[in-house]
Order: sequence, then structure tokens, then C-alpha cells
Amino acid sequence: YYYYTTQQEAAPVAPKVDYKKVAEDVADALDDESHDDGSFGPTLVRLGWHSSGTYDKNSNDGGSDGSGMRFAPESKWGANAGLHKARAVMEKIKSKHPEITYSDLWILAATAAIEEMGGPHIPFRAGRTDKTENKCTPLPDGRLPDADGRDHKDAPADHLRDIFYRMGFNDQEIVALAGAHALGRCHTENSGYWGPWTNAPTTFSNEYFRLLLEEKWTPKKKHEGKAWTGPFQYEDPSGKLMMLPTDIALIQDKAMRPFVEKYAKDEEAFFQDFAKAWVKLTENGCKNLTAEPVW
Ligand code: HIF
Repeated sequence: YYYYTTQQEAAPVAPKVDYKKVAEDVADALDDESHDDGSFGPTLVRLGWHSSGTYDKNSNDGGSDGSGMRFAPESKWGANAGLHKARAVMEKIKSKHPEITYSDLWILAATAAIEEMGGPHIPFRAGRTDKTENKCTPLPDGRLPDADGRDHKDAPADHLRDIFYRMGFNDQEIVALAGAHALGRCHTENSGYWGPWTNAPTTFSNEYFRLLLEEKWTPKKKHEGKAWTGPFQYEDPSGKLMMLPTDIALIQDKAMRPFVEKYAKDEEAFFQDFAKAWVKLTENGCKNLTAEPVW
């Protein structure tokens, strides 16, 4: 009996992670003058979303638990082009905090970056586990959205429905999430598209919704004085800002447009609805999360 309890006491204890410190270190790692608009924040948000956005509620696979994007084929999907830069930033944090899983780290980093860029504090629950490469059943490519609307080019909102209903979202949640395109930009070398959505691409705000309604969006024809040869996209009259076909879809679609109007007027409502949808996005398919938020 004595021997048994000694064994119990000697059993390995899961190493404790200081999530607050991890989030602080992520916030400190965002600024980088050599990257885009001076911050890695937007690219980290895209990493967190692409790690989560593979979820399928019917087959109950995909999602942020496992971080399969560390490996091919997921790392090689066209939709994930350019995210190696975000994963490299994550390596630096991981080497300082080896006890956090990649799966938790990517989501905590994206969530902390949103707050650091002026967005809401969104509670984060931990407990995602990393699958090893040979335990990762490769997911089929095509789970992440295509900005051209894929097989719904005349009504790209229906492509958004195909993709986001599969994850368990409704129209209102799709529009709320879309506000994250206030952040970051498109890179011709990643997606073929060019430009930022807003004038302040490192600030989380409702500017995306305001611009959708207030600017005149027309098909992009020229780029830096030459004919635009990239995929079909929209630009504002200055040619400095852009919208994807799936962004313009939100004001073309009768059911989605009222939510754009609501969030353009009411940033507080946007922050609240975004936070709820973001938690759902990043927790979809996660099996053993802590009961309470750890950050
Ligand atoms: Fe994006 N998104 N996204 N996206 N995305 C890009 C970049 C970012 C879609 C397409 C693109 C969401 C939904 C959709 C961010 C965050 C979110 C790019 C450009 C494309 C093409 C990539 C590049 O060229 O580098 C489509 C079709 C979506 C379905 C509506 C989410 C809601 C808005 C879920 C979301 O959170 C962020 C942030 C970026 C900027 C990345 C950067 O490196 O700056």
C-alpha cells in the first residue's frame, strides 16, 4: 500500500503553463517594421482562424485541436499560403514556453493579438492537444473558403453559407466574424489579391463594415499604373483599399446586409457578437478544454 501511494506521488504532473505570460510575450512579439504594416498581429489572427476553420460538424473532425497545419498536406494548401511566417513567429514563443501545445498557442496568440490591436478581451480556454504527424489523418483540401465564391461565383454569400454552416454558424455569425478583415491585407504572392481592407489594418474596429457601406466599390482594373492581371477583386476610388468578392457578398445578400448595417453603426454590438463567434470558431471540435477560461 505504501509503495503504491509513493508511486502515485511520483506520477508525472502535467507541466503548468503561465498563459498570461505567454499572451504577454505574444503581444511583445507583434511589432516588426519589416512585416507588412508593422505588426504580425493580422497574420497571427489568420493563422488562428485557418487552424480552426477546417471544422466539420457532420464528420466532427478538423478544428484547432491538433494543429495539423504544422504538417503537409495542410501546410501546403493554397488557402494557407504565407502562414509559414506566422508559424515561425510562434516557434519563438514555443521555445520560451515549451509546455504549451502548438494548438493552444496558435489560438491564444490570435486571441491576444486581437486585444492588443484594440479589440475585445475574448476569454481563452486551454486544453488542445498536438497530434503527431503520423496520427494526423489528412483532412480534405477545400474546407477553407475561396474568396471568389468557388461554385457560387454569382452569389458568393452562398459559398460562405456552404463553408460556415458546415462549422455550425448562421448568417449573423458569418457577418460578425467577417469584421476581422478590418485587419491585415492581401498579398499577391499568397492569394493573388492585393491590398488592405481598411485604412488602419493593425487596428481592430468596425471600420470594415463602415467602408463596405460608405465607399463606392468597383472592379479593380489597374495596379501601379499597369493593367491589373490578378483575380477579380474590388477597390475603392483611391485604389488603396480592397474588398474580395466574398466581402462584397455581405452587402449584396438580403439576409446578411442588415447585420453589416448594424455593426457599422454599433461597434460595441460588433465586439460582443464577434467575441462570441470567435470563441465558437476556435473551440469547435475541441474535446478537453478547461472548464473556466485561463486567460
Ligand atoms: Fe480572411 N483572408 N478570409 N478571414 N484574413 C485573407 C487575409 C486575412 C477570406 C480570404 C482571405 C476570415 C474569413 C475569410 C483574416 C482573417 C479572417 C486573405 C489574404 C484572403 C484571400 C491572404 C493573403 O494574401 O495573405 C475569405 C474568403 C473568408 C470568408 C469570409 C475570417 C473572418 C473575416 C474568419 C477571419 O477572421 C486576416 C486577419 C487576414 C490578413 C492576414 C495578413 O497577413 O495580413
